[in-house]
Amino acid sequence: MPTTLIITPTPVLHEDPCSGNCYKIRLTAALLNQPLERRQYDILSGETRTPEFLEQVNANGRIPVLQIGDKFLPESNAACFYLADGSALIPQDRFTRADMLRWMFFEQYNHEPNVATLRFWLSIVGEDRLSEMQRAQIPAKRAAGEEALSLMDRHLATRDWFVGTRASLADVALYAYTSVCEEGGFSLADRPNLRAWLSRVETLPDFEPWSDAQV
Ligand SMILES: N[C@@H](CCC(=O)N[C@@H](CS)C(=O)NCC(=O)O)C(=O)O
Repeated sequence: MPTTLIITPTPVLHEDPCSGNCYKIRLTAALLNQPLERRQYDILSGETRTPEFLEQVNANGRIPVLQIGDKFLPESNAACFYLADGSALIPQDRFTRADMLRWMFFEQYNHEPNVATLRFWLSIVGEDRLSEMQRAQIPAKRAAGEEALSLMDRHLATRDWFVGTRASLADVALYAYTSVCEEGGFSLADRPNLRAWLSRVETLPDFEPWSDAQV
């Protein structure tokens, strides 16, 4: 993977390792051989909701946040874009670059709020600890997550990567939570194109798996 110039000082990733939104940024950095410092928070115990965090890191009370010097950049896909700007992970062709953004918006609107949220509720928080309101949302999130995964599988029937002819940030953004969708009760058994694409992403040079994506 051709790389951009290494960013200095080393960016700091404010993160919780259980979060796929954070993993996306670690994976982008790994593919670019960009070192990152990591500062960890426990979202379950409210560490991103303290007055200090809200004032100094992200007024929106969430990780990931990429810190570059004294500037703070929340939103995972914005942080991936910052790291990859000028690299082969962002297509040069104008339409393909916009199409990459299309899939990154799809990831945030159709995929992550359903596939990632069900994983978080069912595998991390635990079904018995969900509120009534959360429990009531499960069927709708299940249906919308299934729809997003099926759409992705159909899209990949005739192509190796989400846009263009090589891996881009669209693949990185969609890889994270798709790779653990079974933890949210989704199945890839009938989605062979998605399974093949996950394996393709995993063979990219410098690919780092979720568990030890440390650069
Ligand atoms: N759209 C944001 C989503 C950020 C987000 O929802 N972060 C979650 C973890 S994945 C979080 O910090 N939750 C803790 C909380 O809301 O208190 C992104 O892509 O970065």
